[in-house]
Amino acid sequence: MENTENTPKKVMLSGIQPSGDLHLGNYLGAIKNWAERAEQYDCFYFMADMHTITVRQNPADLRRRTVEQLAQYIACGLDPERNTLFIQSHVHQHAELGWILNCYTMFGELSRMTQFKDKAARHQENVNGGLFTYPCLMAADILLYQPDYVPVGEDQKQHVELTRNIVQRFNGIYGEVFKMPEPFIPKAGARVMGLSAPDTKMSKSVPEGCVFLMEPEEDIRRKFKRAVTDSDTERCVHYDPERKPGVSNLMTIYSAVTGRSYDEIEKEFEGQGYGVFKPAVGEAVIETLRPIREETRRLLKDKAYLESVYRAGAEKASYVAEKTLRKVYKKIGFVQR
Ligand code: ATP
Ligand code: LTN
Repeated sequence: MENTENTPKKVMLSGIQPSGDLHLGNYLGAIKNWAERAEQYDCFYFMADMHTITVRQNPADLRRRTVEQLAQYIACGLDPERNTLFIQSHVHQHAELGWILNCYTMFGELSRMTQFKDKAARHQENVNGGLFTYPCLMAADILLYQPDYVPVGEDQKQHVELTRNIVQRFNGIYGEVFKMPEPFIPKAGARVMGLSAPDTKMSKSVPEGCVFLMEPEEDIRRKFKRAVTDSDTERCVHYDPERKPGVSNLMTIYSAVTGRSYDEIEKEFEGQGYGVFKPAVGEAVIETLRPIREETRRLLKDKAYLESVYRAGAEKASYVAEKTLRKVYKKIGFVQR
């Protein structure tokens, strides 16, 4: 007889900030990998709304985007029956463990975080304490669920590494409280570059080079046609991120959405210029996004269903999170109620 009790599934956890509309970078770097592994793992995915307020947000937009993001998670293939989908601020344990981990993270460590340095430079009028200590809240998000893997894009690796340092420090003092998590970075799509500037990652802050999941098809087509390629004389479709960053980025995108290898792509476009290649990538992306877009629209009409998903998600997440938090409180020396 199958004994599932003795072989618990490994746990995966990740989150995305609902601070903007989801884009192709988020999809290929993170969500696609989540959906593909829903069967093998016990999965927790959340809307990281508490993280968004490190930068000023419009309240109505934040509320709308949080629910839209949930609809998009489901439309991307995250079945709420198989994955725990929840809103971070619904599970109070995140803030509580976040405070504790603040006290086990060093000023020097936080000062080295690239995302802090970038965001502090971009929002000089609002370099607040939350922006600085944000990785401690992210560590709490992760450690509450004792995950084996944290599927993220390349840019989040540093935060997961910091989480690992916190685990080592905390467990070194109190024993095996937290499980050591590992970042899980995809092979193709870990760092999708902007279409208008292939030397920086695709980001919602540069909309002309960013393909949003809910964007009209004509706009996506136009962005791919205008994608910056290279000025070399060869003009052949060949993977060389150093010398041909634009074309290589398009190849990465094409590879991620079609499953074809770089060799296969080079053969497919042999003897053809960028004028054929760029629109082909655009069409492949449009085909991939179409069902996601349609399903998101359908789900957004059913607010009661979305509400039932995030309510059930919060309940399940709280149950798991509370177990870890109790253990931490006890180890630290807080008096039990
Ligand atoms: P911004 O656009 O302001 O840089 P963001 O889109 O990166 O923000 P996040 O919430 O920081 O939004 O990212 C969510 C997830 O998507 C993370 O796992 C991140 O690593 C991944 N991700 C974001 N941008 C890319 C990208 N260009 N390529 C691959 N993965 C990405
Ligand atoms: N910091 C991440 C979002 C995020 C996250 C997490 C990712 C918040 N908490 C926990 C993985 C695990 C970002 O800015 N992309």
